[in-house]
Amino acid sequence: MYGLGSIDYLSLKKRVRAADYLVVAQLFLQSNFLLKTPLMSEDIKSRLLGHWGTCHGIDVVYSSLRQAIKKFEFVLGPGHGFPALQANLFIDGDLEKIDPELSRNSQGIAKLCREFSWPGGFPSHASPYTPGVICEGGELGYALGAAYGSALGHPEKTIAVLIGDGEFETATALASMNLSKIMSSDKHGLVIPILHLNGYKISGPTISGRKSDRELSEQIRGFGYRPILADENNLADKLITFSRGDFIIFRSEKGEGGPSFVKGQKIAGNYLSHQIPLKNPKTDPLELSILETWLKSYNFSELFDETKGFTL
Ligand SMILES: Cc1ncc(C[n+]2csc(CCOP(=O)(O)OP(=O)(O)O)c2C)c(N)n1
Repeated sequence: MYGLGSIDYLSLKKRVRAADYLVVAQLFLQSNFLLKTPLMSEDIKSRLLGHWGTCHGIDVVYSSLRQAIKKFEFVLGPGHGFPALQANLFIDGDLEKIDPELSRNSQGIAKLCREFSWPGGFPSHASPYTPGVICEGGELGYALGAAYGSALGHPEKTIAVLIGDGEFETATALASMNLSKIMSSDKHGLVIPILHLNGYKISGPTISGRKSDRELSEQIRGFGYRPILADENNLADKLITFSRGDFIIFRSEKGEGGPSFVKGQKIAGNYLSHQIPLKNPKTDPLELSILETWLKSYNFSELFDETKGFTL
């Protein structure tokens, strides 16, 4: 049994809201990061390049791990979810340890957002410049193998690994499932595999997303694991009771918290949320107002104070 004790889901959800807000701000904003004035066209980046759909789920997983596990390494399979990883590292103060300009204040938020996916700034994907990253995730498939590699001969380690359900269709990810057989001894670190079942990849549904819970669980069981079904309301508890050989299937809605429909097209809960769900908020007043409503929905001023910092 690993974990700290009972989970405070209220504070967990606040942290997820803060991280989600920072993701959206990184993707879209070049100024007015705290929304002190109405959002204007000039606040929007001139080039939008990043991925939204996977980020809320990553924020839930990372925040749940922070509540449930004392010390862990984190391997992110879908490296395009970088803004979520970056937001969580920022909130925890891991970024300010390597760059004082990324301190947890309004200037730090400005740098985090302005320089995301920007020439000379941060890349759009996880990279070796990011503290703790051992798997870049631009080419999908290597997360589980990287996690087991890091655990090899390190019984003191706990390594959580998030595998995308699109990534789970790669030969590499599926072959890595066999590693549980040779990594089951406590001479090695504990690997916590988490399949991110958000149902969609770039341009359509995933195969795992179209399976029943039973069919998917049988597949996982066939590799020698015990499948554990989870969602955002119980993931942290499942992590507390996690034991070697468990495999978490974490269901989330792709793009949750973002726009549901834009111009008649279903965005959240669909592959259309995978990248940037609003194409022209700089030039389209309707999209600008959808973005402002989206940002305001997180009520970030309740979670971050310019003098006190995060109040999570
Ligand atoms: C080996 C490989 N094939 C294809 C791609 C192109 N690609 C980038 S993101 C993506 C979808 C990923 O879906 P998933 O793993 O489910 O991640 P999430 O839905 O969480 O974004 C694909 C196919 C890639 N990066 N690597």
